[in-house]
Parts: sequence; structure tokens; C-alpha cells
Amino acid sequence: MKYTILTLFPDMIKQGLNTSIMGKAQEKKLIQIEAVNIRDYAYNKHKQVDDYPYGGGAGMVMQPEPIYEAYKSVIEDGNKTPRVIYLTPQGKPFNQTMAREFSKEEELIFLCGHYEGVDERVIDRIVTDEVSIGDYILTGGELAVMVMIDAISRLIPDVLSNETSAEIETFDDNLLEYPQYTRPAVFMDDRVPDVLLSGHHKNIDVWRRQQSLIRTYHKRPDLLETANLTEADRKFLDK
Ligand code: 6GU
Repeated sequence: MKYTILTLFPDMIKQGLNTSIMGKAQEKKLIQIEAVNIRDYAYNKHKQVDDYPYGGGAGMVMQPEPIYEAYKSVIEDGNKTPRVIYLTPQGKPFNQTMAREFSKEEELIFLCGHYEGVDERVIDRIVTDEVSIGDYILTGGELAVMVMIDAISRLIPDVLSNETSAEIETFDDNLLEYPQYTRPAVFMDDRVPDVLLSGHHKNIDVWRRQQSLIRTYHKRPDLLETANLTEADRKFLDK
């Protein structure tokens, strides 16, 4: 997967994704991250990339030309152009289903806005997807891009090791994950549930499924509306 990020703060992206699993994934060439500085495509000698909003009002608006030029610099000639994701609180809420869908692409371009926004005309021309990472306002799209790249990349084959596999986890059936325990078996008089020490794999699976259901019911009941529930799950929840 190749990610190209159009941003005013390329170092923020580079540094933020240089460590841990994202750093390893880059070393192993499973993902490639290119951060393009929009300011390099500024039109005037002061390297200015924003201006006052037409019609007045607070703040500054990012001008269309530098963004368009930055975009053109990364687009190769050909009939298939990559999706261009604009990070904005007005976008479609990002979730695991979207992460899975994006992870199947060969290349993604992200546009990070700043200030009060981006001139609408360049959004109309280059953006294919508008995405938000939640109902709150960030100062810029950079943190949101890092969140998306992390969530997408861990679904790409071989980015996670077997030990950290993404095969079974929270949201796979739209349910939260069951609780986990490790040694010691007793911590401050609190014992690990007996079933987990029993070695009885069938019982462990049943217990874990029930824990997932209980947790989801208490912490995120909204998820149960669209969860993949079996007949046994429904019986258990009815009790
Ligand atoms: Cl994607 N961008 C910005 N600037 N703020 C946000 C956001 C994105 N998602 C939530 N708040």
C-alpha cells in the first residue's frame, strides 16, 4: 500500500508513523508513506498558502492552487487515479468496515486541511471521499490521517505478526472483545476465571462469546442492533 499525504506538516506525519508496528511495516516495504508539503507548491514568493475568506468571517482559508499543484505532482498519467480522502469533521464517520475497504486499495491519497478550511473548488475537483474520525474538532487533518493509516495498515497481510493477528477481534461481529488475563493466576486476591485455566477449549469459547455479549450489552448497546447474533446468542441475552 502506498499512502501519499498532502499536508502543511509533513514531519508530523513522518515522525508519528515511524515507530512500532507502522515503522516496521515501512521497513518491510508493506506500506510506503510519502508526505508532500503543500507549501512547496505555493504560488507567491512568500510561500503563502492561505488567505482571508471571501465574504468575511474569522480565520483563513487554504488556497486552491498549491493543493491542486501538490496533487498533480503525485498523480501519474494513466486511466486509474487513486482515491483522494479529505479529512474533515463533515465527512462520513470512519469505522472498521471503512478501514477494511480502504485496506484493499493499492494506493490512497490524503488531503489534510488546516485553518478554517479549504477552498471548496479544489475539494470538488480532486476529492473522492470525505472522512471524519469523530464528532469533535481537530486543528488539522494530520492526526486524523495517522489514525486512519494505523487502522488501515494493520489489516494489510503480514503487517501484524501471528501474535497480534487481526483475525478475531473487537468489531468482527460488531461485538466488543472478551476480557483477557495473563499470569499471575491470582492478583490482589483476584483469581483468573476458572474456565480459562481448565484447558477445555469448547467451554472457553462459549465463555468468551458470552463475555463479549455481556460487555457489548453494557458498554455499547448500540452495536447490538447490527451485530451478527446466533440463536444461542439471543437466548443468552434474553436471560
Ligand atoms: Cl478528519 N479533521 C479535522 N480537522 N477535525 C476532525 C476530523 C478530521 N475528524 C474529527 N475532527
